[in-house]
Amino acid sequence: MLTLYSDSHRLQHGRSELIDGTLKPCFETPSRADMVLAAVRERDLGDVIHPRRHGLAPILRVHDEGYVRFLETAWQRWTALGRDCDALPKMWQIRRLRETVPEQVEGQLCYYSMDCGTPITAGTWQAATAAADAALTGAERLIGGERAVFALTRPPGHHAASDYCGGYCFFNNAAIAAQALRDHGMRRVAVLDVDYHHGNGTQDIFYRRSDVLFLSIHGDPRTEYPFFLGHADEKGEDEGLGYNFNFPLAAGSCVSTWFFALDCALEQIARFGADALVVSLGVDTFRGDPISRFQLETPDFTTLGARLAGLKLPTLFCLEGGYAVGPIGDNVANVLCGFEA
Ligand code: SP5
Ligand code: ZN
Repeated sequence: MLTLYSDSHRLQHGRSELIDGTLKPCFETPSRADMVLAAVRERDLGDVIHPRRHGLAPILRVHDEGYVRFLETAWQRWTALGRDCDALPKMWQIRRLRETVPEQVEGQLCYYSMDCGTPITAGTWQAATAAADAALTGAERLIGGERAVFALTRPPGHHAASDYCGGYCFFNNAAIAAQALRDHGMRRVAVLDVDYHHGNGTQDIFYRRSDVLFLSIHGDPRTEYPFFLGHADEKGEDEGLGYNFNFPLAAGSCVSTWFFALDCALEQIARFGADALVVSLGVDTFRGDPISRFQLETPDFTTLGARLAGLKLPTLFCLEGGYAVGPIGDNVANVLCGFEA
């Protein structure tokens, strides 16, 4: 399987996130991608190639122009205020506050952020565009006839909606790729999100559409981040009604419960008649993950890959979460090798 990787991910290196009431070192670190790349090489998965640049047009198919321009200019405008620390928001446009885009960077940071865990740094723009390019190059390869491709995307993407960042995500790599697949001839695309956290951004982007099926297996938002989306009764709206499936599982759920939900999701994908599959591949479902509460063990990821291969669809994997840095490489490589076996 081909891997798409760019060193530019290193340019996203946030210092801290707000967690349990204190600023802690970011869980989403460059070392995550280094470990995944090392495992891909060690396991001889296949060629590792550099993504091709696609420019902003395919990103703007999914993201709001005001948001994209904000991300592009935020760091420069933030440092112009005399600051030399990462940019983090300090409030949110919550109920009954006006939905007006503020004029300056400080207010815009609040307007365009979902949480206080997603710092904008000097290299955020470059890293996020390179990740989108990896996903887009992957989509291009699928269109070209490749069976499966791994986009080693960092920063991740599935919490980012059309017009906000959050959950360590800036551009929704998987959604951008799914849209590119649609734009280049794939009639029906399924996006399956197996990250521990609900893919709120991806759900939101495709919620009113029937050409992109979205399914997510995740920690129940009644107790787990991102809390405000990912409930079982969210089934899509308008045209999209019946094309959104959430499988929220109680924190602490066992491996067999997780695989039962996976089987239900796979059945829906088969029934939908997808032409291509995009997998939002988070491995924070691992038992040892420091911020999540499922119980998958390293060999279970091989089983996951094998089950996905059973769909027999052109498949693009986009990396999402996974914060147990030591085992992240083996966990991701197991999915990819399990798929190819
Ligand atoms: C891509 C992705 O996986 N993003 C996840 C973002 C989660 N951010 C908030 C996590 C809060 C977890 N709280 C657990 C505290 C453990 N002491
Ligand atoms: Zn996650």
